[in-house]
Amino acid sequence: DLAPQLVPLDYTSHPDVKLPYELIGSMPELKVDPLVHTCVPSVQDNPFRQRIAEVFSEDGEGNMTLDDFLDMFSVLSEMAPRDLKAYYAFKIYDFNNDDFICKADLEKTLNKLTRNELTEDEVRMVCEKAIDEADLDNDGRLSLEDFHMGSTDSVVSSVSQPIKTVNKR
Ligand SMILES: [Ca+2]
Ligand SMILES: [Ca+2]
Repeated sequence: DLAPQLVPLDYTSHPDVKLPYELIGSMPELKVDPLVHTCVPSVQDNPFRQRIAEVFSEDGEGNMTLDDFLDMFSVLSEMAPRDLKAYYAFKIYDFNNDDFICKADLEKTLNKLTRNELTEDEVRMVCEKAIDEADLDNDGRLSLEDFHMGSTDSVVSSVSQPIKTVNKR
C-alpha cells in the first residue's frame, strides 16, 4: 500500500516550526534521483515548486512545518523507495486533489513544464497520448494504480518531452 505513513521518518522531538513558503522557494538546488528529477526537472528553477510545497504541507497551501519539510527531503532523496516517489509525483500532478489525474490535470502539468509554449491543440494531443498509454482500465483518467503499474515512466516521459512528442508526428 502506498501511503504517506510510508515516510520512514519521525521528527516528533522537533518543535512545530512553520517555514514560510518564501524560504523554501529560495532553497538551493536539491540533489534528487533521476526519477524525481524527471518528474521534477529542476528544483532550483522549477515550475512545480509551489505545487510541491502544497503537496507536502499539512495545510495544503505551501506553508510547511519542519516535519513537512523533512518529509519532502526524504521523499526527494536518492534513498527514497520508487513507490513513494511515484505516490508523490501522482499527488503533484493531481492539481485538483480528486485522486485521479485527468486531462485537465495533465494539461496543467504540461503547460507548467513547457511554460505555455505549446498551442492548445498540441497540449491536448500530448495529454491524450499520455492518458491513452497509461490508462489500464480505460476510464479516460489515471488512477494511482494506472500511474503506478509500470506506466510511470511512460507518463513522465510523455509529459516531460512534449516538444519531441509533438514534432514526431
Ligand atoms: Ca485530479
Ligand atoms: Ca484509468
